[in-house]
Amino acid sequence: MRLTSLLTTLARRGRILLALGGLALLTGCNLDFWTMKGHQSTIAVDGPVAKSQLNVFLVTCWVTLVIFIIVGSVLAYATYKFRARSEADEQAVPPEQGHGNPLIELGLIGASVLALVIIAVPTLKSITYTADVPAEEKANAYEVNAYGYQWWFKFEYPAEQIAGSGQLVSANELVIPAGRPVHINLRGMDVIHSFWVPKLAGKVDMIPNRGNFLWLKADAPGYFWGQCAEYCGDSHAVMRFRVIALGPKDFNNWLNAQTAPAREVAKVASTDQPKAQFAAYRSDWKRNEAGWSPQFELNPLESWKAHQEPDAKHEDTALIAKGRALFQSKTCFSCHVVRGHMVGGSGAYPELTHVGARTTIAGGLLENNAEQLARWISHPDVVKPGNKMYVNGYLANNIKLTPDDVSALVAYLSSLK
Ligand code: HEC
Ligand SMILES: [Cu+2]
Repeated sequence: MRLTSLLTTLARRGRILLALGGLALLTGCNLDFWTMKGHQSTIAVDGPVAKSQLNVFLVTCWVTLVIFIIVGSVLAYATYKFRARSEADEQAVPPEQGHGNPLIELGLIGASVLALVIIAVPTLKSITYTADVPAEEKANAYEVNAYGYQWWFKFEYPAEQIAGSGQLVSANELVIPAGRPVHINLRGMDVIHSFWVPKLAGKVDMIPNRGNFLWLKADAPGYFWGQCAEYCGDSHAVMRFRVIALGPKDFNNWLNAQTAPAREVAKVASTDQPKAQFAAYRSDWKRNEAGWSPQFELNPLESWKAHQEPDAKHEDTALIAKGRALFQSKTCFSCHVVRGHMVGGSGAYPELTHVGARTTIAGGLLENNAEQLARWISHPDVVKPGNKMYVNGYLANNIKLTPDDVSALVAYLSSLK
């Protein structure tokens, strides 16, 4: 008797273990899934805004858990206690039905109100706190403007004015000072998008002709993943961006580098320059397939910092010069600004003056390395279906690039630190 019950318990446990194992297999044994610490986690958060919002979530979870346990136990108790024990019980006429018990009913109404009050107090507190930068921190807040375009983000830094060309503009990577509140004005430029950095703050819509805003703060330097969170057309799912929070010194260095015009690389006649080698375009890339090297993920902030330094030793100056000429002759400059190199471009397309100093391209879908840049420039339509670079540029201007053209353009763009 003992043995059989032991065996059934083991079999039951075994089934649970098997189910858990199956779930682990399904999630690819992904540790991030189990610890909930992934790039876009709303549980492992940073900064006071996301923490306040997480707190509201947890309070609601605990209150509902208590309700679940009480209701569940009463239900289980009643089911067990009043179950039919015999054939006669099954046939029995139900007892006389009462209208209920006023004391219990009033008690339950009171308990529900209490539960709602417990949830409402922190919720209202959090709503007012996260609505705008607190008054005592207003003076210290840093201001940026963020614009959503199909399918990339533009960032403006109104505090950084550049003589002759207005404020500093960048794309797809928002660099902010760590430890300072950041006030972000949000606009949609074509359809409705939504600005969301899960680890730093909840999402807020970017709506054409309507000024929305949010604030967030990163407590320490870090690298954060962002995502458009409002369906906005073909490539919505891969409309991403990054937020890089830097300490005061790094942030200042970055501002100085960004406000400078595009980097000039003199054409050197020397023959002992090592020639840049670029991987050929792989035809097995899939649509919307993210392009990342595993090393990048290990320490993205360090990878970002490494991107800031020009790699003058390995640059092929002749190839860069060719790429610069192609950037003009192939009409790339008609959309993209490269400040200081050529006159052209419009604010409605990603600014490329310092594109080499960014870790990602194409709305955060691809890592900014030679292979992925070549992939993007060769076939923007395959990487991101429907994107405007292909439709309004490659198709409308009949842009055709040979593999050599692509290599030269990649060398040029990578030199723009
Ligand atoms: C019609 C305007 C247009 C033309 C012409 C054009 N582009 Fe683009 N480009 C775009 C748009 C729009 C994007 C953003 C696409 C997206 O991510 O959805 C983009 C993105 C890029 C990016 C990635 C920037 C980033 O930060 O994500 C690079 C690099 C780039 N283009 C290079 C080029 C090159 C090289 C040419 C010329 C061969 C070119 N573009 C021609 C509109 C244009
Ligand atoms: Cu969007």
